[in-house]
Amino acid sequence: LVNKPEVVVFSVPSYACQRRTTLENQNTTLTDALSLLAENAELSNEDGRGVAFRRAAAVLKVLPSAVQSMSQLTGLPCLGEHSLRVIKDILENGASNEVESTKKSEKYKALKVLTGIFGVGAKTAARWIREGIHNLCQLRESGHTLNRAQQAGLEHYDDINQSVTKTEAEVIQEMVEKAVASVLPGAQVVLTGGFRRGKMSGHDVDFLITHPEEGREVGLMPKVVSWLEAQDFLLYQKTTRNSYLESKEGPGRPPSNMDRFERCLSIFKLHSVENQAAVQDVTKRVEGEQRSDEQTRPWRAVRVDLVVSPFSQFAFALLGWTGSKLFERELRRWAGYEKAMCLSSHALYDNKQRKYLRASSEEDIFAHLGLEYIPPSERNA
Ligand code: 8DG
Ligand code: MN
Ligand code: MN
Repeated sequence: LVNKPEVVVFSVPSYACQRRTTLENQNTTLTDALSLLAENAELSNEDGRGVAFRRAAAVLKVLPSAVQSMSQLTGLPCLGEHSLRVIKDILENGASNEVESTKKSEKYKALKVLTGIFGVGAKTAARWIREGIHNLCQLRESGHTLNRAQQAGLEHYDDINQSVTKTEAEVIQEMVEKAVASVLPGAQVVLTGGFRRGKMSGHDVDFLITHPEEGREVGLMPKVVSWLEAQDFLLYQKTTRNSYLESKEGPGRPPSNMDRFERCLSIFKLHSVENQAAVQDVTKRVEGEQRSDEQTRPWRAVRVDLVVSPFSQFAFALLGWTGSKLFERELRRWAGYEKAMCLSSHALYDNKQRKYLRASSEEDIFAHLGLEYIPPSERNA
């Protein structure tokens, strides 16, 4: 009798919104490689390829153990020829040539550096690279006129490219809660984005603000911003007003994916408790004479996104701003292809019944979509 080695064959549903993706990942080598290719595609304005790599990585994220051989992947969804080739290279040779050469390529490095500037997207970066601009030094010397966001992005480049900790997010949350309570008592502030999904760090901090009495939230953002500015808490902000009602949406005109909430993209000045102690401690200041201003100044810049939603749309906004981005995309794809519905951060429209479906919680929305409820901590696709 010959004992066959046991090969675990995995089975995974095709849409990420049907799966429970925690932050635990048994296949980080593979998913890091695929995510890098996804990022490179996105930075090169090849969104289709980017999504394909993101979907492949997301499938590997839910596998209960590390992949040992290609045969285990038989029948798994979303693993295209290209992704399978990358996985095979890594399983067989420990690394993928394509991934390693992408990492080292001048174009990828330049795209990373330039899009690291807040306010600079893939298109702008590509234009600059065509002009021979590959780094911040060359950008500064080029004499390009930068918009206000990009100027702030360049000024706070190092801070913004350093990830935000959970502790820092909590301090920012207190600042935002204080601001909101001061200008509109009874308004609610919810931490969304990656931190709501349980991540310990992020590239920014996201908040959703609402008031249980519909209409009270109107005009809230400028007041919150003024309060924050008066406290010297803001280094940059750009507020966009709500344009949902004046948009061409409404019954028969299903909502688009881009949401139209009143929002504020900002850079906060965060006085860190540790830094403050260091600055007040004269001994440390003397010892730290070699340190640059950057390290001894008592604050750091942190990217913060604020969104205001009317109470009636709150569940949709909360679901839409919790992410992950792939999870959101998959929810909308599921709604459209499987349910003939249109989901946005404002509403859910049923094309067959020709009506909007109400929801007062995220659970309601999953139920309308015929999906099992997935809590935020399991939306890390
Ligand atoms: P990170 O910051 O820790 O890196 O991760 P994240 O919190 O998941 O990413 P994010 O870029 O801050 O995005 C958080 C959520 O916000 C994500 O689900 C997508 C959503 N979001 C935007 N912009 C827009 C937008 O314009 N409309 C809608 N509906 N959602 C948006 O980031
Ligand atoms: Mn975020
Ligand atoms: Mn954000």
